[in-house]
Amino acid sequence: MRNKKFICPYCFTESKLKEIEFRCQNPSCITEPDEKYSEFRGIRPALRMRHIIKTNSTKKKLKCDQCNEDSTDRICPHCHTSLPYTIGEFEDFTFAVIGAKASGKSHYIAVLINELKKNIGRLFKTDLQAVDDETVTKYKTSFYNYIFEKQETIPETKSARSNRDVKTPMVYNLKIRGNSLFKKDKIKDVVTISFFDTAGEDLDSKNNMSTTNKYIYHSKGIILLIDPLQVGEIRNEVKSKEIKLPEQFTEPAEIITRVAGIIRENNSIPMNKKIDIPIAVAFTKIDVLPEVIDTSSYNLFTPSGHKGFFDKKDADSIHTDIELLLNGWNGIELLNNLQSDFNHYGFFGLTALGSNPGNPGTEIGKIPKLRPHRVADPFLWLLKEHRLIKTK
Ligand SMILES: Nc1nc2c(ncn2[C@@H]2O[C@H](COP(=O)(O)OP(=O)(O)O)[C@@H](O)[C@H]2O)c(=O)[nH]1
Ligand SMILES: [Mg+2]
Ligand SMILES: [Zn+2]
Ligand SMILES: [Zn+2]
Repeated sequence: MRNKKFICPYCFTESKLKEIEFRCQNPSCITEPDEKYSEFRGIRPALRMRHIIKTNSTKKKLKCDQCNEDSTDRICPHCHTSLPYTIGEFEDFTFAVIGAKASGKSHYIAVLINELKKNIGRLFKTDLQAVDDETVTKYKTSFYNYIFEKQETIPETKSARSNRDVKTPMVYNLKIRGNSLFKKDKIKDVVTISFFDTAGEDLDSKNNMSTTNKYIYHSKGIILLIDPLQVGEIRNEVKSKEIKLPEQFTEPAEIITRVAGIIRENNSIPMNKKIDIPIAVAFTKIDVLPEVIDTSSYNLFTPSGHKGFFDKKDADSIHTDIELLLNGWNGIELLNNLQSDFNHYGFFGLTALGSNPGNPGTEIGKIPKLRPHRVADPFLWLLKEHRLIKTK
């Protein structure tokens, strides 16, 4: 237990449980400048915060060496952020959502969290609960309000290097309930999940200490989002149609290579071995595909089959659909890169919004018709890969 390690869900640094520090909770105790906390959040000069108590044990409660009051506020020794109360008890999970700029990450995270709280929670007997107040506020003001209240698109995410606000992830506990032999509806597993809204240009393999890179190589699963409107072949086909095209950024095949490079380098995985982290490769914005393909021959546009269990047949049919599309779109390089670097990968197709904002005739920034489709599929696949949900 003493040497057991954990990964901080905020800064993604690995530490030992016994290295956890405590922050005094007594409002009348002394304060001191907190360099680590302020540095992580980019606050200058350093904020004065309550006294920090160091320990060398895995206790959950500690007496303050200044005021003698008990504290239960355990903090990460690296970024000094308060840790979830479950830290060290269950496995910590970071699922990394990555993709090129404008591939749809922010909108995806916004809709996925809502989906997990509502439909998935009901179907799979799970509860998604924010771990801290900052997560609640951030989700509401930077994500939920735009899409679900105002029906507007979310403003562009700034790079984590230039904007410290995006450096702190939103952290949730996902409680998975189920029936055991003796008890109905008991909590079977709790996983801590961090959602970190990265900017695609942060994927730089040379910057090993960056939060974005730690987020990737310490993750237990990756959701790689690919914008079909950034695939050369599709762009050419839709050019004639009345569809607003985003700028073209990094090629998806190139992103896979970079991600694999970051993981290999930091987890010391030799080139002759494949990476074990499962990677879900998902095409976003499939609401635009009816313009370029005959939708009736694809299962992609039927409702998701994962209802209370992971439906393997449904997942296989989507995997095949995407493979077929990739072949048509000259996606050989992407397929090759995936196969040569990853042991476990799956293909998915989804749309967070269900309609294309900014098409001629719609008001700028407005979502014409909000209709999320198959948004949770890649996430459920990752849960299934870790045997956290049932498969049929
Ligand atoms: N058609 C369509 N467009 C989307 C969807 N999700 C996002 N977009 C568009 O893609 C743009 C970039 O999305 P965003 O989530 O900001 O990308 P990020 O840079 O990866 O975070 C948005 O402004 C939307 O106009 C979707 O589900 N369908
Ligand atoms: Mg973004
Ligand atoms: Zn104290
Ligand atoms: Zn930390």
